[in-house]
Amino acid sequence: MWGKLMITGVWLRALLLPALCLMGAHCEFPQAKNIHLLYHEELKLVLNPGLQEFPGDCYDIWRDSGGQAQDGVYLIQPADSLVVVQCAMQDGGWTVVQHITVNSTVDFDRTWDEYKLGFGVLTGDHWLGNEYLHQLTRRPGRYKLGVKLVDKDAVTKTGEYDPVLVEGEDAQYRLRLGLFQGTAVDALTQDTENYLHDNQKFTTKDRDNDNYFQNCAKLEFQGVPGGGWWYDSCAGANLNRRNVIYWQKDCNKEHLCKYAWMMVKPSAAGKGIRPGSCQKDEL
Ligand SMILES: [Ca+2]
Repeated sequence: MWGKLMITGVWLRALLLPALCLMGAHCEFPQAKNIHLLYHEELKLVLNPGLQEFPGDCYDIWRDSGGQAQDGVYLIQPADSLVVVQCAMQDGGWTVVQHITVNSTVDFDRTWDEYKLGFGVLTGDHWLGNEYLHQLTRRPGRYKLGVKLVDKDAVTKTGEYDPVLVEGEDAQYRLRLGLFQGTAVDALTQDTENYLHDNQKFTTKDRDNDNYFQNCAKLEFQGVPGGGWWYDSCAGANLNRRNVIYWQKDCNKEHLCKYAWMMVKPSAAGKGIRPGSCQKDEL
């Protein structure tokens, strides 16, 4: 009963506060670290402003709403600071960490600091930020990474890596992935293209951590650089190349994909992985 009342209260607030903001009333809006991912006129889109305590991720919101929460922009607090994120609620409370549309107007050829703190627009194409990917995936329990690809004929393929951990900046945001399942090919831990993305550090045009004699983020295809990614030497998958979304045989220059998303949510069960605490064969 109390639970139901609380949920109702939370959702009344979530509905009323944006409405009051729209009407020009005083609108309590805490400053999120990555508020630059929303245009000023989009601040009213935040569905849960003015709370005393914020959820740790989109999954918390989805669970506390009994699965009723709608897709949209929410404030979360995965670590010390507030972050605005896009939540994909219909698939069970995923926190979106990347979205790209082929030939996006958002430039993905960005610096280390831009990939660290995020760029683009939350309501469209964006990179949430490696620092927030790190904060989310290091939360208690363990997290999984979801990938969703939509090709030019609107055929959707999905995949999940469970668990996922993006290590901290001191480890160059190294990517650690567990077992894959899904309808897409496993393009991050299978080396069918002779490139492995699991266990790689992040590389941007101004910070070369890859295994190639040049900087993979600077290599161009039809005049467009690759953008930041967990390159090997260089890529069997790269969702940040603006003109060709690349995922081995699922998405490439012959088989064009139109959209991609990367998302994280808590894994169903099991203990987490931590930097330095695991061998690859335990993942
Ligand atoms: Ca290099």
